[in-house]
Amino acid sequence: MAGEPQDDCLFCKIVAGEIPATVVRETETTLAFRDINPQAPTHVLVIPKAHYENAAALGAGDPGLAADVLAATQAVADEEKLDSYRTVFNTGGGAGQTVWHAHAHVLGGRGLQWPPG
Ligand code: D5M
Repeated sequence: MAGEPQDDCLFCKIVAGEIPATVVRETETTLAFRDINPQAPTHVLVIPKAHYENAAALGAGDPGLAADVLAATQAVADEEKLDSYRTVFNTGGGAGQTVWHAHAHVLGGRGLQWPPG
């Protein structure tokens, strides 16, 4: 069922405290933690605590929660003192999604090229 924790989901396990993560911010509905394989000096993942497989499913299933995630990305950027930063939702394997629990990458602390690879 949409939003319910999934037994086989890595990020649901982080939400449940079953797998450790370096948490930088937590709200009632969201969690932000450092990416295990950082691509920039700041690389934080912001996730909804509820399970949605990607940003599209999150936006369709719970728009208010999607807004919470976006607000959390800005709060992380503020806390990390990022003037410029990039928020990325990889959606689908062809776009590089490897974890099937919606997450925003917040990347900053260095110059970022456009277009991305
Ligand atoms: O992004 C998935 C991201 O999740 C990728 O950048 C690595 C990161 N990752 C994977 N396992 C962990 C743990 N255990 N802690 C923190 N970060 C993790 P995607 O857009 O799906 O490719």
